[in-house]
Amino acid sequence: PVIFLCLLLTIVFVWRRVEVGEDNIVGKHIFRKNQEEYIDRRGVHVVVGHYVGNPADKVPNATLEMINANNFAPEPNAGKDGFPVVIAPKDIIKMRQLFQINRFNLMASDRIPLNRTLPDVRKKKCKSMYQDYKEYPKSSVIIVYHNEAWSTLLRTVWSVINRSPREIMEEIILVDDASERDFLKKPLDDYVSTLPVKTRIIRNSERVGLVQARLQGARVAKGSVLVFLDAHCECTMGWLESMVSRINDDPTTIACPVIDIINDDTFAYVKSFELHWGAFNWLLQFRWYTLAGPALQKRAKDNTEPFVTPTMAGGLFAIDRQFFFNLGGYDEGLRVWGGENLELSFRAWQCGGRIEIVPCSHVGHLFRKSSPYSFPGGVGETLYSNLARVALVWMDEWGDFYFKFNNEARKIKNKQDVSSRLQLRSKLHCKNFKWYLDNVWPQHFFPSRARFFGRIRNLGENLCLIKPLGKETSNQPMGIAKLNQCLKEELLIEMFVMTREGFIMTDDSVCLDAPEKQVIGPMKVRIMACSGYSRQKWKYNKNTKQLVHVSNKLCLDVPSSRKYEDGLVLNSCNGSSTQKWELESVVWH
Ligand code: LR7
Ligand code: MN
Repeated sequence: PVIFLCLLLTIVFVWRRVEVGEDNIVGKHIFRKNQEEYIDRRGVHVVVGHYVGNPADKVPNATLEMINANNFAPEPNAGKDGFPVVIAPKDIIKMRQLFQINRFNLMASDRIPLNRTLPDVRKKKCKSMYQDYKEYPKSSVIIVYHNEAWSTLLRTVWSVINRSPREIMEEIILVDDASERDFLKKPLDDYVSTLPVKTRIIRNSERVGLVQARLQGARVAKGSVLVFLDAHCECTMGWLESMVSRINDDPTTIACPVIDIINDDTFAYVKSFELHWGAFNWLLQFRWYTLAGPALQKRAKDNTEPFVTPTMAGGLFAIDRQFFFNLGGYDEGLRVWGGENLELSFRAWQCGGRIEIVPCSHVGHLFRKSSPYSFPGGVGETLYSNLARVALVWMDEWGDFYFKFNNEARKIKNKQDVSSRLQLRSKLHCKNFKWYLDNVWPQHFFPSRARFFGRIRNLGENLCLIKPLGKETSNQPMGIAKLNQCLKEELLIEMFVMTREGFIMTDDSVCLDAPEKQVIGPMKVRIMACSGYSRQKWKYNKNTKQLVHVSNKLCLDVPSSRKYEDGLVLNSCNGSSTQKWELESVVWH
């Protein structure tokens, strides 16, 4: 019966799959929709692919007039139910021209009504939960923006109005961070005055950055819950009650929605994986990881239960207003963009709060591949000084680790005055970063005093293990374990951590991995997402210098072909020099 069911599911799956990919040639322009759209196994509507014009086409720069114009011209059915917008081949050049303005498909966005419908992507059970929402505290929804498009900004606003219970909506607060667009001035004032939910606009004549802008909103907010959103989001049914319910239970919880994807080309609404949680890598870049192991098993009982996350993405969350200010609001030394999500996450956890992802809350965010606006002071300078502040205030010796390997941040760290934030840390009696790593993120891949950290050198070949850069994506880093020249400089690409449990891990949560049982043919060793399973457990023998795979007792070795592109292998332990490895510690703190 199981096989039959699988077969049936496959048939249903294939049958419901509609291929809409096609190539059109219009004159000399190739228009490739290159897009596939289907209902997946979970019944969720998925759209993949992008509009690809002919790369050879000359696309003129967007004119100033185009930049300042509001060309919102809705077509009643465009983007309905979160479906993708289809652009006709004749419009492709214009589409690409408009794309430059906001780094998303403005033409598509401008065709979608502000109150478009979206699928209800929640788990069924979510729909009957939160029946007592009328008892919850009221929210002020704060949306900050710099030069946002009319259609994305107001679709965000309308999705809040249409899908939040009026009883728990205090107000919407728009904070304009010195936008230059004409249509965001008087026309927006006039429009906002007609909305059915009280909406106010705070304006800045100088660029203050997103942290200051959010603080301005928070200071005037009347609701006892603050809900922050980016200016290009779309909320779905139940998004607000499910988050506020957690804050109602425990006002020291920061609640985050599951962040779905609004495709930057087609504006399709794509449900994303519910079991992602947020952390960061050695460069302090925010990263999603997947729930696994015991945490996942615990959820099997009830997958609508909120789960903890070490950090949040930053843009979309709900927080008790009192708690937010008691915790120190935001670090006002953070400029323009970046780092504030880690800063608030560390502070929340270390100073007595917690962060959770609420699976019944789904909000779409328009993800872009690049940023459309200027960074006064320079992108690098801004981002690195923000991250330097985070490291200096919250990360203790892991801050030293960050600065050791990040020259840019190290150069500007002394320019930062973080004394008031250090005072806050001691005033709030916050725990240290070791506590955070041990308790909030026990699966982390950072070095610690109880772990080996450094190079892994093969003595036979005098080459070092490196983290493969090849076929990896941000979601699924994996590849073949390779050797390379041992570098004179200490670079992260050659740095590994070996834990007490025997996991050999490196940045972005990837681990040295090999099959558990002997197979026919070469036993290939890979670098794969860390799983915590025994196939990733190793034992280092200091005397023989062998790295032994714990479950099959074979030794890490160089392939007999000596072709390092093929990666490493496991062989029976035979004392050969290619099976000897030196674990060379590097001081990181
Ligand atoms: O100077 C500025 N002033 C602003 O008002 C720069 C930006 N902004 C506004 C901007 O218009 C937008 O509404 O701030 C908001 C965030 O800027 P985005 O949309 O350019 O940022 P992002 O979505 O690329 O970046 C993510 O990281 C940021 C780091 O500072 C913020 O935390 C964003 O809120 C955050 N977005 C999300 O978390 C959405 C989900 C992304 C993921 C994962
Ligand atoms: Mn954003």
